[in-house]
Amino acid sequence: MSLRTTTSVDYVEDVSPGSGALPPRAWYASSDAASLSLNGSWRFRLSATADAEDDSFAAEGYDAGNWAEVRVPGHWVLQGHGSPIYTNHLYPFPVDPPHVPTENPTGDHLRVFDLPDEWPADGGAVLRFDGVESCARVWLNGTDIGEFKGSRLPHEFAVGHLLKPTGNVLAVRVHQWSAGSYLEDQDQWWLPGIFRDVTLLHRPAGSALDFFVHASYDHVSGNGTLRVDSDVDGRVTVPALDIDVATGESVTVSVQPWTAETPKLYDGVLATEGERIPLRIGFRTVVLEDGLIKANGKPLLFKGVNRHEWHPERGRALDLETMREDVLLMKRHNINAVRTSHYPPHPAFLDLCDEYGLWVIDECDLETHGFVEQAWRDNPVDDDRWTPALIDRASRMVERDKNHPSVVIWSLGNEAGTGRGLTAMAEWIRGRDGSRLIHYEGDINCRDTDMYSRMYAAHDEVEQIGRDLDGGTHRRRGLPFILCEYGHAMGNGPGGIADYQRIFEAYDRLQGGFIWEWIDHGLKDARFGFAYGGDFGEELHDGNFVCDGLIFPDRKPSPGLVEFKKVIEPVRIEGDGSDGTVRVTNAYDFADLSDLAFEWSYQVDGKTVEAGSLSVPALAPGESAEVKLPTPPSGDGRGAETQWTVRALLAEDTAWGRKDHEVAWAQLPVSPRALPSVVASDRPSASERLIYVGPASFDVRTGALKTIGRLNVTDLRLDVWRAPTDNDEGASWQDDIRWASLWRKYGLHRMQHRLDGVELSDDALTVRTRVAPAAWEVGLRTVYRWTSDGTRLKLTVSVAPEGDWTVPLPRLGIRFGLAQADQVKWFGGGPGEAYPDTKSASMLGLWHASVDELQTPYVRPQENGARADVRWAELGGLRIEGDPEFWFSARRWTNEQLDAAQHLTDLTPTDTVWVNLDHGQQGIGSQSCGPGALPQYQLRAAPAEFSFVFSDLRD
Ligand code: IPT
Repeated sequence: MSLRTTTSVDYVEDVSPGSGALPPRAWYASSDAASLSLNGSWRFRLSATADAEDDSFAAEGYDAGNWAEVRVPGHWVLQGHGSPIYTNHLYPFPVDPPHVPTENPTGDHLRVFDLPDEWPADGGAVLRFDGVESCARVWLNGTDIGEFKGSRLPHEFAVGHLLKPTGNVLAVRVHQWSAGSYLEDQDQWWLPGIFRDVTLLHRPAGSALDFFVHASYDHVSGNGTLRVDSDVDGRVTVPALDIDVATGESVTVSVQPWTAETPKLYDGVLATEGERIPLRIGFRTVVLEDGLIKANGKPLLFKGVNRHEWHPERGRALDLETMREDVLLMKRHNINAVRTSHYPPHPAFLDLCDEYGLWVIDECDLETHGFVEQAWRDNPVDDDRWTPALIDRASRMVERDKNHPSVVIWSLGNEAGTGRGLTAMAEWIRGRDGSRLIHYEGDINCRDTDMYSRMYAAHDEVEQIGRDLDGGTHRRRGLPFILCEYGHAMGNGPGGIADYQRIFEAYDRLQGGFIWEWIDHGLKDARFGFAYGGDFGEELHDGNFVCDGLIFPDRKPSPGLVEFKKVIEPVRIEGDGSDGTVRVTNAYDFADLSDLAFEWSYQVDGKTVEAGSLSVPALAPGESAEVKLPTPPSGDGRGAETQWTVRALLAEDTAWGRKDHEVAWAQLPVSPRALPSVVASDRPSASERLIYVGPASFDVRTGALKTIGRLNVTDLRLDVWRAPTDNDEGASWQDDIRWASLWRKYGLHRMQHRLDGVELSDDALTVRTRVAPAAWEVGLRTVYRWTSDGTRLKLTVSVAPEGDWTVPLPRLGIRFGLAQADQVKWFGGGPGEAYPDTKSASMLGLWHASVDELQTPYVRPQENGARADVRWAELGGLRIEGDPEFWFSARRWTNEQLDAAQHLTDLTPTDTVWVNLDHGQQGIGSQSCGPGALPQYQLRAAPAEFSFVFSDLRD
């Protein structure tokens, strides 16, 4: 066999999808044909350019003994060879399609393998690559078998004629950059490598090649119709349905349909002469009808997320357990849909979606976002030379994934502008699979799509669309609307998702949305905890914009996920608590409530005094019932705050959750609490250095609080600053209001506290101040009034804004330092953090946590950890009661230190615990890539008065 001595690398910059590969087909695992995984340790050599080395390494007998080793599936940049690069939409190379830089990291991969003893001698074999970024050339036993592009798509090669029983040499040359990179400009890390499985599949004579399972459901008759079209004739059996038919033949029987809520799969077999293939068949029909996306006759409401594949150590090389963890976490958080942003996922993920039940928008591996910087000039999707590559991508996705009942919509790609290539893709898809709908967000007139899709549209615009008051083409106006991305979950947030949900539920045309996004793409890194863009010295990068998920990189749920779970809960529990009934509504689209058990409990001052089960009928979707609550426990004493809590729990273990897993809940207040009252009976006194009010001492000159009982208190004063969240910062491209920069401009992080007077009267110490930033006329006249009944200390803060305040305040409250605080108990909202527009999941109760546990570890440190509606809190021996309720936070660093930190590792605990008691907090919104906090959640500077009552618990 002769190898070329000079290596041509022209294919790297060729717009064609490749050569030598087999036509795309369904992805399946045969039950009897042999297969051999070639995952594992491979020899590896990195070169700086595509042509630095010739192809002699592919020859049999080549000695790679001194090469490094890498794990396949994997990315070499995460295994010590080179570094990852993060850019959102900017290409990290000059835009001159289809050319790529000479500096083109190229990884030669080598693996020698034997066939297992039982590998059949007859038949053929196929070598399958499930994902390689971005371009690969493959040799088997010295023969060049082809090259390909299309990173997150499978490519197969017929190799039977090349195999030997032992000593097979598989050589794969992978180039980081190729013409294909222009089509893969998704907002994520650039991670070259063989990052999905490599498998050798035996293909017996008479084996199935490609097949298409058509399984529809007629909701009127309750019948399912099955037809399996197969390239190779065979029989299809489904024992549970008594089906035994030839391929190509239709059969109609009574079935239970598949839905995301009721994912009924029937096990079947496709048997050809050469092999048996297990089928998991879900009967369902998806149509566009009456301007709505309907499944099995009913309109859907997507409660979805955008999911990138991510693992903090392995990047996009995901193992099955990680994929399952994603699906289970989604199901446990009431999520019913996934958009596979922005490429087809590992095929096993779709098996899990079929099995556990999730509606899937399967998105093609296509994004050319960086062309926006040149007004989309030369965009490959509007250039016929690239169309074969686009159709190749569409067909590889559709052929691979067409047998999944969970996939209901094909998406052409993301952020690729507009052009003929997209139309060609849509036409190809419709010709091949008329049973699913087509999505593409960039198609604003819906020329090629079946739904009007947008990203990050603000609430009022979505509402206008719901009311059919948007403009657009005649075609678009007849189509349903989805938000393929909304609720940008970067850092603290997203805020305002409950408000979106209310709008979605109010208008039929609005069929829900998909939060951006599922997981933070932080990379585990000893230097930083989790690394983000710029941490690897990238020339161009987009910082922590890559950390914008509902779960942290280690898959721990963030408060945003807990909030989303509550907002989209499939059971609505409503009532006012005092009339003895509760209204329960089934908000599922398909399932009745028979899987759920309901419980009531009754709390007195946050403490559960009685609980029991509540009998709720197995309501059908959309139905409601008024359910009687028991007689409330009596004798709760005067002034106690009382409420019902009603919860819907899984009645039994299910595939995705344990018995008693909480699905939905609500609290119905009965009687309000009595506000703390302190009679100002103690007469303040003064010594040479100190003033005394009840249990407290103050500096005689400044009026500053020094002690409460035996507790030292440091630096108590008004505080308006918070470490800006990513949503406060806003996105760099937004030239409308971005609060954090305005706050900094107006100096809210450097407020000066001018002392105007320290006054003693018969019953109070009054300290008058003006809190204002240098250079500006705006200020807050702030009066601290201290009184006591002898044992307890009351502070009333009055704030009067002066000047022309054009910005909201980040927060309004007081802060102070306490020594030696660790455990915190509180009666208020919990257990997790909440802000004005992220507090749906904040449950009123008695909670406790350590100061460390109160922190939310956002990958880039920022304001976090506030607890809402706090009636009282205790920490470090101090009890604080609020009038009215307050926002509580405590941390081992100041807000200024939190603000300065770039990574979690920058936060070093001090001995002092800094406590913030806030009367108000600015809402969170979603402005890191969307609308800011709605007006009703903004903290406008306005006259305010609020009080706290302090006591030393050790006295
Ligand atoms: C949109 C992208 O589709 C997505 O990939 C991600 O970048 C997201 O924004 C922000 O995190 S693009 C857009 C708002 C211009």
